[in-house]
Amino acid sequence: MVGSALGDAIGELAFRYRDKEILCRKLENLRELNYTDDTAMAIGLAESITMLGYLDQDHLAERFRSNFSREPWRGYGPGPPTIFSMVDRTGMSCVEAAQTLFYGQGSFGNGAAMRVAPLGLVYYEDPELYKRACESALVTHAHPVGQDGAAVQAKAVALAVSLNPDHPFPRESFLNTLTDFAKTEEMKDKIIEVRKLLASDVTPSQAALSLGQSVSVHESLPFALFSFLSHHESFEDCLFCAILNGGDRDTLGAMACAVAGAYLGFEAIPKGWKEKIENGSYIVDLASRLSEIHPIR
Ligand code: R7I
Ligand code: MG
Repeated sequence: MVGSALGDAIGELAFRYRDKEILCRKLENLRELNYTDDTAMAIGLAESITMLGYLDQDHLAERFRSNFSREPWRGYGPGPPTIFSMVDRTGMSCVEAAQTLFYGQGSFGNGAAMRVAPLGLVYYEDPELYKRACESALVTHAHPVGQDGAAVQAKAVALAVSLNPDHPFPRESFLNTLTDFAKTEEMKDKIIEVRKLLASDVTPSQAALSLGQSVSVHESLPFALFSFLSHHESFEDCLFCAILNGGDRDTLGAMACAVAGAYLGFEAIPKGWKEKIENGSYIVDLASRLSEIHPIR
């Protein structure tokens, strides 16, 4: 949770400070690191799960809606605010409204994946993780690729949190598991491409160009995974790889650093950054409450 929030906040700063040295100087000087919609929605998901002890789609939708109405300025993509205003105007549910987006296809933006870490943390052993990730996605992202991206990111977090960082990192089985877990050709093909790029000697910027860095989930989650898999031993290096190669920097950071944080643990995240993340103690508190949940349904 903290890793993802930092990837989001520092990624957002990297739109303005694109040079690593200048960005690092800025990080030292700033008193607070402010997050965007990625973390606001991850917090909403964590709040909903911790309040009930399990995931409930209607409760989650209400939490997202009330958090958005309190802080509409967090930099949401166009989809969620459109859905929330349809709900306000017509009384339909978020799930129904989400299905009408993009001429009835639903969104394949990366919004359902960027926020899904809390689910992967709670349900990391659950054989129904895919279904639960889709339930959480459907509140705003109805397109099968939008749902699939959320499920793959949830699985990446689930795998990462169950691995021991003192043991050699099992890159092959990690990638195999994610390839098998994905259901759409779009996501499967991109995870296979991640494997090929890792085995070649391309630079991160070449990998980013090849995999994509847009706000679509199949054009951003693969490079976030590449950033983690090529820098799994260092939270900072993973973060800089994800956010310093263009594209949707805050969300690339949020997704890559959710996995890096889950794998490396809280202690591996630089202290100076952890101390500055906005609402840091609240995020830590939510994370520790998530860790106490033993899902019953
Ligand atoms: O996915 P979402 O919540 O936002 C993601 C990004 C993140 O970077 C956030 O931090 C925020 O900055 O925005 O928002 P959506 O509006 O659901 O999806 C994002 C964009 O993806 C859309 O505005 C579209 O441009 C594109 N997109 C699609 N385009 C065509 N057809 C998503 N789905 C479709 C589609 O089906
Ligand atoms: Mg954002």
